[in-house]
Amino acid sequence: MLTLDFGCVYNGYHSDMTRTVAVGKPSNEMQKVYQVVLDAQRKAIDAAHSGMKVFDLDAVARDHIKQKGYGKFFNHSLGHGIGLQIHEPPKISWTNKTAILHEGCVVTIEPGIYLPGLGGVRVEDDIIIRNGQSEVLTSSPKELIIL
Ligand SMILES: [Mn+2]
Repeated sequence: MLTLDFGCVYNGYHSDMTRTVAVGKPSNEMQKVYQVVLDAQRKAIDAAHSGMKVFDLDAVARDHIKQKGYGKFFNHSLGHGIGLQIHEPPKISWTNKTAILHEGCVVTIEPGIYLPGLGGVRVEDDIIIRNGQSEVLTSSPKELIIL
């Protein structure tokens, strides 16, 4: 599994995205892990709305990954604010008990699972909270690409 994390700066504003591709046919387990990460990411994107505690947003993705048995392998926060800097508040994390998503807030959603000796998967998109709901800014497809 090859994880590519990149972005650009336009008029001072940053983007940030991650895609994971497979070099050669991935094992059944890594295909499953890819789907778990993708489903966790989609659930979090769908759940994000204005007024939501970032703690609760992190939990949407984390609970899905835990339920699939990979909780201890998702060992970073779900995402972060992004704008004039690549990493801005709010940190979307179980440790951030106070921050909430506001209208106009732009954040990343980037769950990952990393299995020692086998490989890792992370998928990251940028979203904006607009009209109270999440709108995805990243337009790249997310189906697993096998090179
Ligand atoms: Mn990021």
